[in-house]
Amino acid sequence: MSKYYITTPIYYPSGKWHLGTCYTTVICDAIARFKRMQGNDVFYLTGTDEHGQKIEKVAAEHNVPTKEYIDKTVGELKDLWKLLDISYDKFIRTTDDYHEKAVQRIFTKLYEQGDIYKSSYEGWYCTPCESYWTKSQLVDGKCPDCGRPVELMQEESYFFRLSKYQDRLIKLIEENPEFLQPASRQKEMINNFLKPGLQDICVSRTSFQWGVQVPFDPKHIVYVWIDALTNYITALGYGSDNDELFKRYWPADLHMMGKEIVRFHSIIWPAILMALNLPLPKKVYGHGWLMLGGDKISKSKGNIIDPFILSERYSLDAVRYYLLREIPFGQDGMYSNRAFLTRINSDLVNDLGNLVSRTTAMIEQYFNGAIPYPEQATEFDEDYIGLVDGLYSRVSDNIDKLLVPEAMENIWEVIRRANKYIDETCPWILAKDESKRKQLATVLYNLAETIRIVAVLLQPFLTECPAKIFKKLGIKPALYKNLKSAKHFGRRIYGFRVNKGEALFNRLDIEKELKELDKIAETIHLKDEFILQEKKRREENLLNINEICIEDFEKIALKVGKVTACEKVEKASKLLKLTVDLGEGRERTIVSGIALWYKPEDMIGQSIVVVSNLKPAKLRGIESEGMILCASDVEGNLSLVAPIMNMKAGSEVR
Ligand code: ME8
Repeated sequence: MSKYYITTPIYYPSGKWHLGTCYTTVICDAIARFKRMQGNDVFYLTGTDEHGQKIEKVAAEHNVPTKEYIDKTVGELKDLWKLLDISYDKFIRTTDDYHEKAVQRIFTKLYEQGDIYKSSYEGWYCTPCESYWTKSQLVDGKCPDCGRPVELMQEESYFFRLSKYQDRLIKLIEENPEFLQPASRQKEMINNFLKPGLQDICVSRTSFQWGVQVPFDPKHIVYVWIDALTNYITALGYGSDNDELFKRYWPADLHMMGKEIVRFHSIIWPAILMALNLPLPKKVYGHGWLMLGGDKISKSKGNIIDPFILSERYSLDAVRYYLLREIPFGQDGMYSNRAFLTRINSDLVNDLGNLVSRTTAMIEQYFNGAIPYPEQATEFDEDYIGLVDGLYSRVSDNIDKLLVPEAMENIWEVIRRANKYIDETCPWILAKDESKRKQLATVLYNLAETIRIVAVLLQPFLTECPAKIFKKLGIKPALYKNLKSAKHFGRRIYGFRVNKGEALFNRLDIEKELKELDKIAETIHLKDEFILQEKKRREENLLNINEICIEDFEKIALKVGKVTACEKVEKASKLLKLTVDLGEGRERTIVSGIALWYKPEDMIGQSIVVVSNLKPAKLRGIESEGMILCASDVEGNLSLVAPIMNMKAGSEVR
């Protein structure tokens, strides 16, 4: 048994989570599960990178204390990892007390031994933005963010002697090609950063407070990347009283990350470790990006591909499968709804789903549901079994090389081959001839055994369907937790009773689903617009809150209404047309912009509060006689306002 320490980067909890966010974590999860199921002692670390000016600013925009804002987004990230079945062993937050203390110890140690020194930083400073810029970053000599004048300023700062490690870093990358992968990233680091010459880096800031204080000079905050990178060792207890995990797992076997942060992981991080005199990680891998229409999916653009929505609609396994399979590893991959849905239909429904349902149906039909004993081979068996028998080693070789989509392809090659084997052997023809019964038994055993091997090997990748497959085969998953049980073809699974049951995956009407996903995306987009408007309105309202007197208020006639009918307004995604009883002996029509939150069928029978003396107005050609009251917030939530008790239509609200 070997130890295997694998890490994702720690995530900035600065906004909404999207499918791109899930990429690193799902890939690492599959690798971690694979290694664990081979019997290794795995430690899988992920977490959040919570300090720095950027986060402080985002929280301020939401008008909440920084920690409160972060706690909420970190909670949402943990929900996402739960949804995606991420099997991390530890979740570190850089605001955790033990981490902050360890960062301070590391900073002090590096300072005391001379790897960190105090000097002065010179740059062009924009006071309103509290930011330094280099001369080349300025636009027309002004701040590139706000366009205001900047001044040349000097500030005392701490610096890390990165330059001292330049030669060792070049040697590390050049002489140890396994350290930085894929290989293209080696040239990039050597040619763009190391060969031109490394400068010492500024590792403290005084322009904001949200971070770890330099213990011996508290007006300085530790640079967020120093704070963040050290998470990989502080999470194991380095710099604390208990470093048992550190001794057991360090060095990391794999640091996985997106390509944009390879520089920090393959230059700054090893240099810090060299300065601390610690062993270096065995491998740093920079994967490509999940793209959307030519751009990296990001927090600002990513909401339209919401992993929660995709997995709720199409299953968790569909989302994990897509992420693990579709994007050539190490390169960028383009996301499209069509490619996602097509993968489900072709690979999960057609290839895997069909194989399982055809095989179990035939075992039910021809052998009364019991997996038969293989008695007499067919002419196709040798070639076929040869392919299935080597599957474990092909998949595990590819996982060792971090070729995850290739490992998935190995499994699907066997699934497709098994479907072809059915077509070659034609069990339905064998079944008509009593003298072929032994061959029929062998064919169906071979298929069931293939499905078992496939299910065993799928366990690290898809976390729901392998258990369903085991159930359909009537075999106990507990026997097959170790992947090595997939090593050899020919286990004694005969006699187990299969159960075809429902389909593993449902076939999708792709064109219909594309329309549905477009509709969902439009709703999300409109909600985002709503949030922006709400924020703006609040900012404006805060400035003009006018007192009114009771006489002003009495001019407004608020009444309880009962909704008797409701429908969507055509071509207006935000609007519902309601028929409302206000106890007047006639019903009114009211058009309201609540369609993003309420479906027409939910509205019928609802009590609502209506401004009943509002002058009628035409909305999309419909005369609206009144306005419905709602509560809303800047998070994009909206709720109808209604009396707590059941009140008659027409009751006054005052
Ligand atoms: O960089 N496709 O955090 P982060 C693929 N806090 N991967 C993507 C992606 C996309 N569209 N969008 C994001 C940070 N990612 C730092 C790390 S580590 C000491 C500090 C990946 O929240 C991204 O490449 O911006 C990275 O691996 C991870 O999400 C976290 O990114």
